[in-house]
Amino acid sequence: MIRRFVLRSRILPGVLAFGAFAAFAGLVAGCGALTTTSAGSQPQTTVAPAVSSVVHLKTTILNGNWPQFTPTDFTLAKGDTVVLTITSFDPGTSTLPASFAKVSGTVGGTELLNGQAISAITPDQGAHTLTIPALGINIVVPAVPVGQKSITIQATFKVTKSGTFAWQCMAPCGTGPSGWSGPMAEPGYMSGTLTVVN
Ligand SMILES: [Cu+2]
Repeated sequence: MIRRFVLRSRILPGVLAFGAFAAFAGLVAGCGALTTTSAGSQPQTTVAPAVSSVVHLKTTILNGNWPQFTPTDFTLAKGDTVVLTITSFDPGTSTLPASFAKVSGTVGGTELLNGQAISAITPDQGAHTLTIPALGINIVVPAVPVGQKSITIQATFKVTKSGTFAWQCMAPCGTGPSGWSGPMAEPGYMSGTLTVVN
């Protein structure tokens, strides 16, 4: 009797200790699972096709010797909703062809100009566009008004096909008699690519 009691009393603390460890491990595993779920919902994750991510892209139009979008090349995943912010410092006007003075291919057919939704600008107030012909996207950038340092455009669009899509500014903002030379003809200024991966 005494011997059995001693044996049991030796085993019991071990069982209790194991139980406590298992409960602790369960808690840790629970925390780990929660962390993984939260990381998986971040914009960089594009693995699950059912979940579309919101990707924030930014570019700036610098007003140097030549006007220049920087950067000009972007990569995103198919199905992403893109929120593109363009900050322009360029006060120079380049009259837009009428069809490119209208916003198209964005959510609601609008873009935000300094926070206000617009669907078109007056062609002679134009400065640049970010036009992706293959996706039917046209984002207009008016000239920075006198007395203002910069303007901010925000456009939201969804990309549903993969591939490499060229974009081009459609305002004749370059050099030469037609305005299509210089930065309009040199890659990395008024043109670039949108790479959409699967
Ligand atoms: Cu331009």
